[in-house]
Amino acid sequence: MSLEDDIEKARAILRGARSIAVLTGAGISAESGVPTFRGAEGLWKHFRPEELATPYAFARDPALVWEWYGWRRLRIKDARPNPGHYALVTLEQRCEPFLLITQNVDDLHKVAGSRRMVRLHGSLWESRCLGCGEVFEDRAAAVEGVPRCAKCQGMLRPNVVWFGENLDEEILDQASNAAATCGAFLVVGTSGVVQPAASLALIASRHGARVIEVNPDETPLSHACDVALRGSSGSLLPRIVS
Ligand code: BV8
Ligand code: ZN
Repeated sequence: MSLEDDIEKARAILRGARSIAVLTGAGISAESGVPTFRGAEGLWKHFRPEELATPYAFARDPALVWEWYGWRRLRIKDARPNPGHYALVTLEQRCEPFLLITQNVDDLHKVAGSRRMVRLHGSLWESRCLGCGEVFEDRAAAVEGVPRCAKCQGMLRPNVVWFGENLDEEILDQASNAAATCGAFLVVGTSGVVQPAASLALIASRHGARVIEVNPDETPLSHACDVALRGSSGSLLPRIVS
């Protein structure tokens, strides 16, 4: 099958689907200049994300973990959505029921205009108070030390889901339900390594959804896909949505 044939097959699946769910990972933001987790840029000062994005790392050295999040905010503060993000907004406007399920914490889907969306892993641009639980929009980049809550002076943490932490029950139920009931499931820019996000594609496939993967590389989810579009989401998504 040529790429053109695969695109046509993906288009037909989306056109014929009674409902659509989409799972995105860091790859959809790569063309916006946001480093992916497992790509070459996933490293910071020889640390791997799995070593710093944990409650244990934060308990041991909160200032170091905040330094990493501050560096990441600085690194992506000028990033803008790319045509892949906007293609998913178009798809959402055309389809009902529709749910975008993102693993990303860069908020680029929200900036692009996605509304029927759940964020499995939280947001890099929000902080949560360990004292009073308040969640703040927080654009501070290059963070010094450990930021304190304006309301109660408690310690703030990034409002993201760390490795070893449970996802929000309600959000995961909403995502699992969409995966189990959709007619077409689009998996974009994820290495399919992180759980329970990656399993959503298998839930969809087991419930009879047609699964489309958009990724330059093969992933552990590729075997469950009806069609795998090997290329970048910034160029492929606008072509399958048009
Ligand atoms: C949980 C927020 C229950 C933080 C993130 C052993 C011990 C302990 C835990 C586990 C274990 N084994 C499994 C687990 C569970 C663990 C897990 O999955 N670990 C992995 C590493 C094996 N999961 C958890 O802990 C989850 N919680 O399970 O709770 C529990 C409780 C206690 C103990 C056990 C279980 C919580 C997971 C959430 C982690 N938080 N982010 C932060 O950002 O700081 S996950 C992080 O990885 C990001 O959110 C990211 O989105 C996500 C997934 O990565 P990808 O998005 O796939 O990105 P990646 O770089 O990997 O791949 C990019 C892809 O894009 C590639 O395929 C590439 O080819 C492609 N690409 C590149 N360019 C393009 C492109 N595609 C299209 N176009 C392009 N241009
Ligand atoms: Zn507080």
